[in-house]
Amino acid sequence: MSSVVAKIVSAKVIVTCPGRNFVTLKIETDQGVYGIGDATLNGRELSVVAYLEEHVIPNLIGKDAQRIEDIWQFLYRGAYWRRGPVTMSAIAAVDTALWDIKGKIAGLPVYQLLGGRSRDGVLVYGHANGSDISHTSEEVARYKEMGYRAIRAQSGIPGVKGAYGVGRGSMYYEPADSTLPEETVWNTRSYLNYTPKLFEKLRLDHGDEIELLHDVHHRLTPLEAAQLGKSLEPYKLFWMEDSTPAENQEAFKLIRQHTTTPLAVGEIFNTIWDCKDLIQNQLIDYIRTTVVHAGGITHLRRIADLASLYQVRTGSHGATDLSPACMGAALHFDTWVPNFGIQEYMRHTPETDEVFPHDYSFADGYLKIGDTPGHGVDIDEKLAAKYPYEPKQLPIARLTDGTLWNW
Ligand code: CS2
Ligand code: MG
Repeated sequence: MSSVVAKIVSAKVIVTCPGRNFVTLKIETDQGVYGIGDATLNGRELSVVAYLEEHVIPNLIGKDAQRIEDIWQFLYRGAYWRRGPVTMSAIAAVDTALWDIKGKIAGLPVYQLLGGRSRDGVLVYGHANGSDISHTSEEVARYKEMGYRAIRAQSGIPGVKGAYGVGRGSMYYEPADSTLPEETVWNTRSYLNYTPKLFEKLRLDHGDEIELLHDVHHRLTPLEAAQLGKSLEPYKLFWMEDSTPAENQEAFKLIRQHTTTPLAVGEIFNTIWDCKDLIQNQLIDYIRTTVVHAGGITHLRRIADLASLYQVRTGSHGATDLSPACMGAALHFDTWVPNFGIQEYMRHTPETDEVFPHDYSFADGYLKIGDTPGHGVDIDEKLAAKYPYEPKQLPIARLTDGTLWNW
């Protein structure tokens, strides 16, 4: 088998809904080697399908799958129109599939291609959420029993309908679960009063060793975020995530001036340009960009390298809407990246795990990857075909007076 050129002979998009929607790109080469990449964009899946099928795939046929960087540049620069979640998810899917192919041709797992192991296992955090403080504390206990060393805690607020991060199930929290967006209510005052009490109780019940995280999900203004960060300082959070929307990167200066609570941001960023100022001005501690939404391993590596200059560490998004193909690629990245911080790990349902056979597994608070060549995740196409696409959207949030707010 020649390891120099592997001509792309076909590429197709597979859409499946084993409990939730996933979009997967499968690229095949003339040597019979194939690779897969995740292209899922929650609630906007079919836009990425169209972008891939109509604009990307016709350009891939005949290209050398080994030229990952050149294909990345071709898809990014060559389109003239740059950035954006649809474009970057499509590029990510191609990039992930090409790293998978390169690994298979080389007979090596992707982390070896990147430079080899920097750690034995990838520290992950799970999601504990409850209807109120004591229920959330019980959930934290349950996650500790499962072996987690880092736990994200979110709590419902009595009297406020549909607080962020509180799912119906406790293992497979799924926010996009209605055809039209579910309406939730947001009350900043109640949230700012309640959240410090939640973490006070969690430290009392669970001690100081366990790492605790919290996601504000873009709900606060910069000043309110500063107030929350300050009020959470006694409870030593691992991070406070997405405390204010970050289109305006400057906003984080204000938060930073007022609190030493570590700041994480970036799950909805698509490129290095979305986080450049945040990183260079040392306004954040963790960058949450991930494989599928930030242009694949090739681009994520560029972001992590910039971040490493400023002691900013990685903390990739890993919610259930990112498929196992994204998780597998992310874990290879995490196993290599020198400035690793943590990896989010929301478990997929058994149906999803069956559609995407994979060689990563959880033990003792860590996810570990196997040595399968490529990224170690496959797709069972026959099984995938049994779960047709179901249109679903994320919820929206309104203030108590009805004003549309950030969900
Ligand atoms: C969340 C996500 O995991 C997280 O940190 O912010 O669950 C997010 O709401 C979803 O990925 C949106 O699709
Ligand atoms: Mg988040």
